Amino acid sequence: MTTYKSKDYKAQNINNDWCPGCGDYAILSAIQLALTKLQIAPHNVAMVSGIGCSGKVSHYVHSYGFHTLHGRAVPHATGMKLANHELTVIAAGGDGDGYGIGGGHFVAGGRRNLDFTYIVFNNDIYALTKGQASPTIEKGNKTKTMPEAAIFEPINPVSLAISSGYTFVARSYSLDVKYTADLIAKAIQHKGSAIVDIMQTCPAFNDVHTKTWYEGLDREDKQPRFYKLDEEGFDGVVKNPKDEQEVVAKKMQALQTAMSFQKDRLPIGLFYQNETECLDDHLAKKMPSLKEAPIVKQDIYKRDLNPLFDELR
Ligand SMILES: Cc1ncc(C[n+]2csc(CCOP(=O)(O)OP(=O)(O)O)c2C)c(N)n1
Ligand SMILES: [Mg+2]
Repeated sequence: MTTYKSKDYKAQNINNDWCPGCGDYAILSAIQLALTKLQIAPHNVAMVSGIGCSGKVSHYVHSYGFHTLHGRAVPHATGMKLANHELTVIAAGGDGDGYGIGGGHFVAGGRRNLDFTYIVFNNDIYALTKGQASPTIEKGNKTKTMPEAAIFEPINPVSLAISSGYTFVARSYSLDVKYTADLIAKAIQHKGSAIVDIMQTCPAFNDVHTKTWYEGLDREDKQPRFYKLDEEGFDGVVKNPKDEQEVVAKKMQALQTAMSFQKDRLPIGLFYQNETECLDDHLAKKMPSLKEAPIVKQDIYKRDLNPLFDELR
């Protein structure tokens, strides 16, 4: 049996043009570490990304890859998974890509509970276009290329994801590669829509939320500005998905934790997980032929499609 090493998930002969010191490198390493941990063969992985610095990630992972349009990683991931449910589908992109222009797709991706993983490189800005405010920038923050401080309230990725129906919702900090890799691995293993929002440092344009700021190196007590939920006894996992009261209670707990954070205490870790029926299970019931093989492996020209259509009626 082949054992895959981290280097097996690194694309060869591709020039990486991220800036030196970019937090994106750490997230790329975390994705590769997670795949190594799970030992998923590169040819069984499909990475799809949007537009932005983060959007280049699909070029750098050795797997199937698709660099799509701005904000459209989720609909492409949906198509990939429906056509070939045997693939591990990972969508990736920036905060502008996912929560701005792709906001509607983000919501639809959650409510369908399709079995895919969405990794958001969240740096509060549109980095590729030189640092304009994104939907996650805090009101009052002004990065070096913004003429004025942000005037709008930020969206909250965790509460938005939970309200949209994602059944695995986690947050991490880019430069903690091991912690991020563990969360990504759990997200991939989760059957259903999974999102990992990653607070990402951008040394070129975000001079407010820097490594120094996140890690509290500017503080007298040198304490990081984030804390790990699991280290404080937080448990976001639904034990009985059929128990509606438990599901609501876990969602409320996650929402409250996501909404009540203070600037100096940002929670990271697994906020919510509910392994319930996902779209793949639902379709397999409707179309038993999918159990034999995914759509891409079926010879639809030779096949009588009427029973399939009957199943869908
Ligand atoms: C339809 C469309 N609108 C605008 C742009 C210009 N554009 C390119 S990248 C980008 C924002 C990227 O920001 P984000 O998604 O946060 O990714 P980052 O670069 O920060 O990783 C924009 C607005 C585009 N390429 N396509
Ligand atoms: Mg961004």
